[in-house]
Amino acid sequence: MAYADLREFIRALEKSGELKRIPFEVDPELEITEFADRSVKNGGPALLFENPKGSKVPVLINAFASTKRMELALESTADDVAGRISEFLQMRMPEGIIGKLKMLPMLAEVGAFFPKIVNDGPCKDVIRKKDFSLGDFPVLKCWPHDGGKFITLPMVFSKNPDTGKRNCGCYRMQVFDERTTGMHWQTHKQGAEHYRRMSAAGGVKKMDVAVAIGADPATMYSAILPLPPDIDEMMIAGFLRSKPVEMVKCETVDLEVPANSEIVLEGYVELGELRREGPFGDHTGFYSLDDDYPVFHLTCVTHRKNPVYATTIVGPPPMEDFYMGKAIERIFLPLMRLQLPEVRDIAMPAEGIFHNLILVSIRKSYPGHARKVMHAIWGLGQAMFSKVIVVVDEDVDVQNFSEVAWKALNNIDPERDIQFVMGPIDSLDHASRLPNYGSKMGVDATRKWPEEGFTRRWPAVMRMPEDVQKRVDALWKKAGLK
Ligand SMILES: Cc1cc2nc3c(=O)[nH]c(=O)nc-3n(C[C@H](O)[C@H](O)[C@H](O)COP(=O)(O)O)c2cc1C
Ligand SMILES: [Mn+2]
Repeated sequence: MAYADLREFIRALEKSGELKRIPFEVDPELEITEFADRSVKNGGPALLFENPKGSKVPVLINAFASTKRMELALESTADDVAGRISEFLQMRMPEGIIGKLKMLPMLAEVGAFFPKIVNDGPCKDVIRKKDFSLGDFPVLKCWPHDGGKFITLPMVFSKNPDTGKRNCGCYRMQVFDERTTGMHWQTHKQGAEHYRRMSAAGGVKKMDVAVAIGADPATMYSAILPLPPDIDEMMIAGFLRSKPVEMVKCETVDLEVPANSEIVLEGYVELGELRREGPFGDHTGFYSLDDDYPVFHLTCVTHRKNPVYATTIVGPPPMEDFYMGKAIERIFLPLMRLQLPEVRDIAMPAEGIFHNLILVSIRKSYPGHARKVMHAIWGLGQAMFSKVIVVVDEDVDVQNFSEVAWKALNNIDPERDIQFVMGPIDSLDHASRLPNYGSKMGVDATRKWPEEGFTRRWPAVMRMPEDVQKRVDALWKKAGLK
C-alpha cells in the first residue's frame, strides 16, 4: 500500500525501529548536521528533531539514509523495482485474443500511474499570501563555512515553455531573506533548461516555480532521479508507489504540486536576475565555491497543519545521498541495458560521489568494445558527468571494489588502455580547467585480444580445484585450525 504522505512514512520508520525522536532543543545551525553525520556513519536511525531551536516545525533528516530505509521508502528493494521495470520493458503484445485479454490488466496498471489533478489537499490546510516568512521554518545552516541557510531537499517544479511538460528536480535553495532564496539548478539540469528557453523566447520576465518540501517518500525520491527531459517525475513516482500522485493547483502560479506536501513555496524566478550563492558544504565532501545563480521570489506559502520540515545534509561520503544514489544505480541498470545489453553490472563506490567513478562489467564481443561502452555512457543523460569509467570483463564482480582494483590494475598497459575525452563536467567538479567543461578518463581493463593488437599470451587467474579444497576442509579441522 502506497504511503499517503510523509507522516505515514515516518510512522513506518518508527515501527521498524528506524527512527529516533529527539525531544529536546537542538540548533539547526551546525548541530543537526553533526547529529545526522554521526548517525549515518554509525548505521544509526533517521532523526526527527521535535524541538529545533528557533522554530515550532520539527525537522526530519536521514529518512532515506540506509539500504533498509530506502527499501521502506520504495516499499520494495531497489532490485525488485529494477525487476518491475525490466518486466515492463519486455512487455510485448502476445498472439491471439486470450493473450491480448491477459494483457489488459497490465496495460491498465500502466495507465494508473499518471498523476491525478485533485481540487484540494492537505498542503492547503494553511494558505498564507501575505504574512509568510521562511524564518518560520527550521532551515539548516549545514557546515561552518556555508554562505547561509540552505533548503536541501526540495522538489522544484517548473514547466517546459515549449512542450508544456512538467519537471521536478531537487535543487538546493539558499535562504537570502524571509521571501527570497537562491535557485541552484546547475546548467545541465531541466530547471536551468526551462529558464534558458524562457529567456531566449523573450516576452515574459518571470518564470513560475513551485517548491514542495516533504511528501510521500516515492514522490520525494523521484525529484533526484536522472530522467530524460520531459519525462514527468510525478508519473515515475506513480510507478514507484503503484498509485498515482495526486496533484493540486497552486494559488499564485500556473503549476501543480503534490497534494500531500508538507510545505509549499510558490513564486517565480525573474529572468536575468542573478545573485551570489554559496559557498555550500557539498556532497563531494568539499565546499562548492560561491557563484551566481537565479533568485527565487516567494509569492505564497501553503502548508499542512503542524508541518514537518524534511531535509538532508551532504558531505564527506557516505551520507544520505549515497543510499539514494545506490538505489538509482540498481533501478537504472535495466534502462541502461536497453541501449547497452552488453553491460552486466555497474557500481558507483561511495568515494567516487557518483560522478567521479563508475565501474562497469561487460560481455566483450568485439575489438574496442570497452571503449564503445565508455563513449555510450558519456552520451547517456547525467552519466555524461562520469569523470572516470573503468570497464572490466564480465567475470569481475564490480560490487567488489577490491577485486576490481586488483584485476584492473593487473590488466592495464596504461598508455595503451586509457582513453581521455573532453566534454561536459559536473558543475560541482572543482578540478576541471573550466567550470562545467573538462576532461574525462576511461580505463579499458578488459582482457586484451589479438584483434586489438595484443599478441602475447594472457595468463589465467589461479584457483584451487574444489576437490582439493574439500580434502583440506577436513584436514584443516583435524589440525585444530579455525
Ligand atoms: C540531496 C541532493 C541535493 C541536490 N542538489 C542539487 C542542486 O543544488 N543543484 C542541482 O542541479 N542538482 C542537485 N541535485 C541533483 C539533482 O536533483 C539531480 O541531478 C536530478 O536528476 C535533477 O533533475 P532534472 O534532470 O529533472 O533536472 C541534488 C541531489 C540530491 C540527492
Ligand atoms: Mn527531470
